[in-house]
Amino acid sequence: MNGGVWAAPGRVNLIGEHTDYNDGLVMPFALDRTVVATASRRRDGVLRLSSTGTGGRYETVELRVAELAPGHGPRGWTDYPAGVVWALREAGCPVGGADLHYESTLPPGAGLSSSAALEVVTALALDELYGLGLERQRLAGLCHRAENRYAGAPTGIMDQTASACCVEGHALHLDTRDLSRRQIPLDLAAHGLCLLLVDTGVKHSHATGEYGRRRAGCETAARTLGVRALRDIGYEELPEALERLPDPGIRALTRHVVTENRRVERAADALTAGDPRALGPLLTEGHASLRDDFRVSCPELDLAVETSLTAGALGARMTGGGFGGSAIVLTPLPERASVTEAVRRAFAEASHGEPGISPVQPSGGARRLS
Ligand code: GAF
Repeated sequence: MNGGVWAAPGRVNLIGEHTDYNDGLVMPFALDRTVVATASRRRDGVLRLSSTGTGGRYETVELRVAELAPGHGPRGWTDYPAGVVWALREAGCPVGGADLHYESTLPPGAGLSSSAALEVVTALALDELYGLGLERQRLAGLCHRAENRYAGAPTGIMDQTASACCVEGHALHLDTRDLSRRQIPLDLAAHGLCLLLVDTGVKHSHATGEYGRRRAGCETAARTLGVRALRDIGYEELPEALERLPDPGIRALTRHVVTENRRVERAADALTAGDPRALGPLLTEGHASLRDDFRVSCPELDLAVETSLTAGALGARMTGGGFGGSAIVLTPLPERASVTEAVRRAFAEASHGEPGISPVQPSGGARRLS
């Protein structure tokens, strides 16, 4: 095949935050906002990457496929697609040159995994252009390798798997240890509910130190406790595990991961039992844990959560890695307008920038458009 157009979505993580690099449980769903790639093969070994960037500015970068290596070349958004080509070739996939032009409806730095969408759309396009026949989870795994090794962001596997494997109308229950997946129907409107996404406008990046420090802290905890990963500490074992951790910061990280895994299980049970209202308190507890124990929230996220709850939401929490980005709010449909208005007003009164607030639906994973 010589060319085509592909799309890969960003994700909202319903629950299960900072658990994926601890071999834990996550439950994201795909957004209807995507990165679209128009791609074709080239015979000259050149990778030509272009995008219409912010302000409509056209950016283009040309790289030689054979020379791609982590730590070389320009640093920036092109690391993600270039890293995918590097990871595919390193895994023995016969990938050569390509022209790839990207357009995106996903805001970068909003905690909606625009980088994973960029990686997955690149991998899917190259998979079809070069007839690689990659299975979706394998494709996600190679994108994850590109992000860790080439782009230098020490993230987990959740975002790439969500972009590659989500199914419309469902949340994806993913066990990041054995990579088993379960699609759980998520029809909030049928229960008179809606999920609002609040983009605080505060930009974040996972290639910077704070995310890596949290990850290193979790690894220290696992080593001290003599387990492979914090996933191995069950909820009932938590009090005893905490007693064996002398450092209060490491104790708090551990408490978050262990309780968050349990919240994912309880959320999956609630949805499977047809009781999505029961998600509300789990979301709010998860936010408190991310704010107080994992310490990855920020004033704008806390304000969005607290204001929505006061205005009648059933539950709310930050979503994604934190340090900015977006929150999700579960609200009864009749309360949607008043919750939206309350959050806008609170942001204006606190002199924060205007938040982007919109309802979100579970949408389809990466696909070919034409
Ligand atoms: C970011 C990372 F990319 C994910 O792997 C995950 O760790 C998330 O933060 C936090 O749950 O999106």
